[in-house]
Amino acid sequence: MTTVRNPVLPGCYPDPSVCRVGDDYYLVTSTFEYFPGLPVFHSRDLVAWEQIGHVVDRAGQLDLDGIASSGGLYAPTIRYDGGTFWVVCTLVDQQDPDRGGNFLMTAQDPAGPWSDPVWLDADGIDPSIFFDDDGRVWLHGTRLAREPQWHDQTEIWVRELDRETRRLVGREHVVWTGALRDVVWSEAPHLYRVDGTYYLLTAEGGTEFHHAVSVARAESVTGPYTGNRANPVLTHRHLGRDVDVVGVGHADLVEDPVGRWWAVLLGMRPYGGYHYNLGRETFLVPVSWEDGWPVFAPGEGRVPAEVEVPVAAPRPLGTAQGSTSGVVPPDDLRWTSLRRPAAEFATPAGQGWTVRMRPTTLAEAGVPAFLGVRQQHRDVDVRATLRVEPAAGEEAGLVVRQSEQDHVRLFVTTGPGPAAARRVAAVHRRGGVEVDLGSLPVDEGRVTLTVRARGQEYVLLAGTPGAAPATVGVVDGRTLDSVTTGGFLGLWVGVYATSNGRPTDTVVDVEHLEYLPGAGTGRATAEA
Ligand code: 6LW
Repeated sequence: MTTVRNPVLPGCYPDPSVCRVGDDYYLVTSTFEYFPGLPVFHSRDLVAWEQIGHVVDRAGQLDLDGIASSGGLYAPTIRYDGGTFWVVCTLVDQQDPDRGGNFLMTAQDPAGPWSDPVWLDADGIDPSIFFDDDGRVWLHGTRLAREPQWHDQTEIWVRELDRETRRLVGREHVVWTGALRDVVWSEAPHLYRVDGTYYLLTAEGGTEFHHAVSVARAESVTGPYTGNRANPVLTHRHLGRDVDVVGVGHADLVEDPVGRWWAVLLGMRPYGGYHYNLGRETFLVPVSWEDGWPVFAPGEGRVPAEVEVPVAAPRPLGTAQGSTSGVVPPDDLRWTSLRRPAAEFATPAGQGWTVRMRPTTLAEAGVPAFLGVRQQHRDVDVRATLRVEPAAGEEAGLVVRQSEQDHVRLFVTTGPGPAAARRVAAVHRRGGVEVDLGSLPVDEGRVTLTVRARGQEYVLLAGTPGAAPATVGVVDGRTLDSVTTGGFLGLWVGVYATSNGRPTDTVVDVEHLEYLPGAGTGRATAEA
C-alpha cells in the first residue's frame, strides 16, 4: 500500500485520458497552442508518471501556426487495441477545415512516432473512441445541440468508425445532453463496457467552478442511455470556492490488473483567493462499483488529498512528476515552444540553448523565440543565466506566460535614445496593455534573471551571476490566472528573445534555466 498525494500531475495537465496495457498505464493531456503537443506519460502504479514522449512532435504533423492562446489541441483520448495505440483529439481554431477539427493518430509505441492525422468527418470537441468486444469501433464526442432547448446545451453523439478505412460510417446517434435539465456543456464523453453493460461517462457544467462528472448506462452502445439517479457522481461545486480543490471533472476510468477501478480527472487548486495559477491539474480518484454504477471516492465523495494505491511499489510522498528540481537540460521533455518546433530558433548548447532572436513578439499568435516549462508549484524560483548584446529595442529574458494578451516579461534590453544604456526591465502585458514595472542598469556580460513566485507574489529579480540579485518589479499573480484572464491555461515560465518586429541577427546564449520548486522553503514536493 502506497500513499500518493494529489494531484498526480501538478501544473497545467488538463483533460487527462488513461489506458492500461498489461501492467503499464499511459496517460495524455491537452496542450492547446504549445509544441510539442499532447504529452504521453507512462506509469506502472498510477502514482509515478514519467513522460515518455509527445503525440505531436514534428513539423508538418499538425499546423498550430496562427492559433491564439487557449485554442489548439483540446482533450485527447488514448486507447489501446489490436496492438496499436490510438489517440483522438481536436485541433480547435484552425481556420482551414482540411487541417482542423477532430482527428485520429496511431502509434505502435506510445513514446512515438505517432502517425500523421486522419481527419474525421465529425464536428464539435472532446472525441473519444471505444473498442467493443465484438470488434466494432465507436467514435463519440460533443457539440452544441443542433436544436437546443436551453443556452449552451450540447449533445453527445456516437457513430461507428470503420477500423480499416478509418472513416465514420453508418448513422449518427445523439445519446445524451447532460444529466441535469438546463445543464451546460455536457462533454468529455467516454464509453466503456463493464460486465456487458455500456457506460457513458461525461463531464457537465463547464470546465470551471460548476464542473461535474455524470454517468449513464445502456444495453446497446447507441443507447438509449439512462442516467444514474446519483448524478452528478462527483463534483466539488457544492463545497464553495474556499476549498483545496475546485472544478473537478473530465474523468476517464481505468481498471487495474487486479480488478480495482480508478479515475483520472482534472481539478484546480486555488490559492491567494479564488485563483489557480497552476491551471487545471490531473488527479487520481479511487472508484468502486455498487448496484452496477461507479462510485467515485467511495465513503468520501470528493477528490482525496491522498490516495492509497495498493498496486504501487513503496515510494516516498512527493516524487510525482514535477518535483524535479534544478537545471532543465535541453533533452528534458518538459520544454515547450509555441506552435512550432523550437529547433527553428534554438539549438541545444551544453546545459542550455543558443537562441536566435526573432522579430515575432509574445503578443502575436505566431512563433516567437520562446522555450518554457509549466509552473507546477506555487513557490518556485525559475532562474536563467544568459548572455546577450541586444540592439536598441530588442529584448531577451524570462516570461511568465498566460497568453498573448497576459504575460510578464523580465528582460535585458538597450536604449532607446542617446542614453542607450543596457538595462534589465520588467513589463506586465495585462489584457493587451503594456505596463512598465521598473528597470535597472546592468553591466555587460552574463546576467541572471529570476522569477520568484511565493504564492501569488511574483518577484522579478536580476543581477550578475553569483551576486545578490536586485528586485526589478513585483507582480500580483492573481492578474495572470485564467480566472482573471479567461482561457483554459495555467502559467508557463520560459526564456524568450524578440527584436520587436525588426530584422535581427542577435543570438542569445542561455547557459541554463533552473526550475527550483519550494526554493526558500527548503522543500521540493509536488504540493509545495
Ligand atoms: C475541453 C472541454 C472543456 O475540451 O475544456 O469546457 C476544453 N470544456 O472538455 C479544453 O480543456
